[in-house]
Amino acid sequence: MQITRILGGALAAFAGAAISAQAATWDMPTPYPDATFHTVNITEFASDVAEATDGELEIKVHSAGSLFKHPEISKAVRSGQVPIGEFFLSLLANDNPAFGADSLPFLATSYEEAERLWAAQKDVIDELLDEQGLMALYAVPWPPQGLYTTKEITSVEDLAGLKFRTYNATLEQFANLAGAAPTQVEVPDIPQAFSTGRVEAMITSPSTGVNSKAWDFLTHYTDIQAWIPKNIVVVNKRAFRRLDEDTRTAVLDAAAAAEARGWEMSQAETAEKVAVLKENGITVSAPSDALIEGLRGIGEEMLESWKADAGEAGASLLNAYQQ
Ligand code: PCA
Repeated sequence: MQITRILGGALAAFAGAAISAQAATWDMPTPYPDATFHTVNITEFASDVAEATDGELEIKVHSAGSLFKHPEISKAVRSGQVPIGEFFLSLLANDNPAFGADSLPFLATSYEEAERLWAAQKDVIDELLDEQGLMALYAVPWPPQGLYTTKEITSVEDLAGLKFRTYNATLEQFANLAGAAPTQVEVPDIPQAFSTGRVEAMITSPSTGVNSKAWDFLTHYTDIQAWIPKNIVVVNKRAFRRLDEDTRTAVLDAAAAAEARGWEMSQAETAEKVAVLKENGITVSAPSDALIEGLRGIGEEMLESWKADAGEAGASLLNAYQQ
C-alpha cells in the first residue's frame, strides 16, 4: 500500500515533468502592427519553431504593444515576465550608447554599411545583453529613414518649429538640433497623433509610412536615407536554458533563418513601399543639396556627442566599423 502510493506519486511526478517538457507556450510581446514586415517575419519564425519542435514550443505573438507597451518590453523579458520579445534596439541607448549606434544620422546609410555596423556592434551588444540576463536571437533593420512632412522641405531651416514625431532619444536630440519640437509617439498611435495635430512631421521608413497610411495626413516624403536602425529579438537566458537541447537548437536555427529573411524583406520593402507612397499621391523627392548638407552637419555634431558618451567601448566599435 505504502509502496504503491510512493510509486504512484513518483509516476505522477514523472508524467508531470514529461508533460511540461513536452509543451511550452511562450508569450512574445512585439511593438509593431501585424502588417509590418518585422511582425510578418516573427510570425514565420514562430511557426518555424513550432514545426521544428513538433509543437513542443509554441511562440504566441502579441503584436502592436498589446501585451506590453513598447518601452516595457525589454524590462518584461529581463525580469522573466515573458521569455521572449522584440523591440527597437536603440531604445536601450540609455543603458549604453553602443545600443544606439544604428540610429546615428549618416553613420550607416546603405544595407552594406548597416551590415558592417551590425557586425561591429554585435559583440559589444551581446556582452551588454548578457549582463542583463538576456540573449540576442536576431536583429533586422528597417529600410533607410526618410522625412515625412505636410509641406516641401528644402533646408534644415524649414524644419524649425515643426511638431516632430520621434521614436527614441537619438531622434529627439536630432529634432532639437534641427529646431523642431519633438514628441515621442509609438507606431500604432501615429495616425491619431497627426490627425489631432499633436505632430506634423516625422522621420521613419517607407514601411512605417505606408503601414500608417501617411497619405491620410501628410503630403511630402523626402528620401534622405539618413540611417538604418534595427529591431532585435531577445530571450531571457534562464527561460532559454530551461528548454531541452533540441528545442534550443530549433530556436537558434529558426532565428538565423529569420535574420537572413528579415534583411532580404527589408531591402525589398524600400523601393516597394516608396512606390506605394507615390501611388497614393504623396510627393516623393530626393533631398536638396542644402538639406543634406544641413542634416549632415547635425549628424556630425551627434556623432561627436555620442563618442563622448560611449567612451572606449564606443571608440572600438567605431574602429571596427570604419576598418
Ligand atoms: N519604423 C519604426 C522604427 C523605425 C521605422 O522605420 C518607427 O517609426 O517607430
